[in-house]
Amino acid sequence: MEKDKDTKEKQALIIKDVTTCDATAQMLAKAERDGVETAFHRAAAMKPCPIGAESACCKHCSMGPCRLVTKDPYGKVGICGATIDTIQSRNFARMVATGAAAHTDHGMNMLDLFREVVNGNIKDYAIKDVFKLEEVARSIGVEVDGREVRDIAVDLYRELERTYTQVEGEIPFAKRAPQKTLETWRKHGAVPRGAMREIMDLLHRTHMGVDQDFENIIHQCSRTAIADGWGGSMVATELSDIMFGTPTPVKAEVNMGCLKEDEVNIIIHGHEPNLFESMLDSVNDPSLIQAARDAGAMGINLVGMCCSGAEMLARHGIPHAGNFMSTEAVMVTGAVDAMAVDVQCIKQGLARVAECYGTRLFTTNPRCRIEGVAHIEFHEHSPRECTDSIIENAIIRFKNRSLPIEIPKIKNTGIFGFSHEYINYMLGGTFRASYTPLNDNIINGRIRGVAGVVGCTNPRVKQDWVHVELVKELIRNDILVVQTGCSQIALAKAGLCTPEAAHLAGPGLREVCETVGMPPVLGVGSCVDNSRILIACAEMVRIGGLGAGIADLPVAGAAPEWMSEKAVTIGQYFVASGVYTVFGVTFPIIKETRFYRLLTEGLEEMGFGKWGFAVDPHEIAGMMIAHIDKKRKALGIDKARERVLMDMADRQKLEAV
Ligand code: XCC
Ligand code: SF4
Repeated sequence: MEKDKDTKEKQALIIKDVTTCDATAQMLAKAERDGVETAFHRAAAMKPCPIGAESACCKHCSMGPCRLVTKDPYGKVGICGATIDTIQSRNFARMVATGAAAHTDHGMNMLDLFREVVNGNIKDYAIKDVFKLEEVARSIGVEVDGREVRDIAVDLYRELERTYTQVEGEIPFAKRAPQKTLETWRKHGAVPRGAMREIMDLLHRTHMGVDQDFENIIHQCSRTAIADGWGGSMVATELSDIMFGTPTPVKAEVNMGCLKEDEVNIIIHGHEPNLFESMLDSVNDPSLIQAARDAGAMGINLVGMCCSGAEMLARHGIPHAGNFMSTEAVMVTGAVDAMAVDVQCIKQGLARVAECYGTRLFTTNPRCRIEGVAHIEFHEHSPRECTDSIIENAIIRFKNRSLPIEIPKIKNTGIFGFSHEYINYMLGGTFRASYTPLNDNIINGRIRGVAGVVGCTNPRVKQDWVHVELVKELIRNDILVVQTGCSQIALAKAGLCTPEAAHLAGPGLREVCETVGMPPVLGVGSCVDNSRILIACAEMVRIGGLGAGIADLPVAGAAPEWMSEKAVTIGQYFVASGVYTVFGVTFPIIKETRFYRLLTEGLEEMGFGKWGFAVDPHEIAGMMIAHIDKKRKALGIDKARERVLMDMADRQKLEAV
């Protein structure tokens, strides 16, 4: 563990300024003692490029790269004549295309697995949730009644394949969008044909000298993003539920205290649940458990991180060690015997930290290798070969542990796994499962609106702080919060994913939470599971009383600590679906441009949602609440809320007597 030579020259890291996660802070302090560098240290030492930060440069051809002036965006054009609006919209488009590619490729892997399961070529996985299979099939017009499961599955496979490969027409899940929302998409040419086609089309447009009308580019951005949200991601979620089970509320533990000093600790980090599901089989294999015991361990401890962790947390209650900005820090404990990763959000920096602490780090997916890191490829036809081998390696590391171990003694409990099906059931009860009670409570004003708070953590802002402050402010204002990805782990660590957290909610939301016994913050899974939020929105519209399209609903979204291109795609599909979506940190855009105006106002005028940008959590909350109130007013339900608040005040007065 030699000190990096240039550590001294680098700007010192002030730990309390970069994270509010106590476990991560403890490990950062240890990392410094050990002379180990993390992304937090690199972020402190490296300023973001000011031109890129405002998206004022283009490198799409070698006449450039061209750099425009952020202070005077219309003062100059690129060598080809491209304006600031063209350059910004093309840069934005490439983020949307990349994010959509990441999610849809993940979804397509789930589709491959499903096909092989249905055809009987893969035996290690199965159709676990027949009810969900039938529901999904029915939702897109596949005949279900009186048919064999396999026949339904074959037809469903054929339909869902179109999500990716179809070259004309509309993707199957477009049917699930409310009619008015679909009409807005049709009007602006935003209904996806197939995800592959839309991503290709969008990338084509961003080539030098193709689409140079920023509004036209944005419509294709919407189309591509919808091919993710209502396409690639939705297929990933639905097929994962069908094959691995639909989440229902489960109590689980989060934070680094989930690691156990006397057990073999294995972390799975990434995005695709197939690896993790097989891992779950492997850790329950008696011969491997025996091997761990023979090595002196009390057992094998399987823990998740980031999105595949969030998915396993929701689906099976597997403990979760932390979000994106904690993946290096967790290895600083010295307690992680093996970490296996698949795709997305895997920092290359993990390799160096793993080396420092002797953690066995493995890549498993052909798409994601890291120089110098051992690769054990995961094959769905023989999944256990990979996952058993990871455990064997972890056991060897356990036996040879030589460095002192320091596990932060911090563990938080929460309830997770609120699939949209379960929200239905929870609010409506067994015999009348429906979103009616949710809509009723929104109409009568107990619940002011619903907010999706999602996305990453980012070392450019204080880890978890923006998520937690924002969510607290929202629930205090009677807004029910649904969460995915790394954001929900921030809230789980802050203790807000428990029914007891209802006391932090405003009086109306608190009453609903206490009646149902649910937390005011509902974790629904990984980032592809944002599609669950889309379905929930569509259901709210279908039940009635809250308008004809998603754009009419009193809802809003935020990714206050975002960092990945996938987050931008998610933002764009929420906006395209009608949701006001606010992004924090910083956004590569210049305020004084027509492109900015299009994102923050123009899209809404066309019937979509719109973007908002702000850094401060309280400012973000204010923007979301104002939007929700605007929608309530347009629906004519703002008066009901005033009455409810009076009722509450009266009652509190009575209670005080
Ligand atoms: Fe990655 Fe999905 Fe972002 Fe977390 S929230 S940092 S994308 S792991 Ni998806
Ligand atoms: Fe410059 Fe135009 Fe080439 Fe971009 S495409 S680098 S703006 S010349």
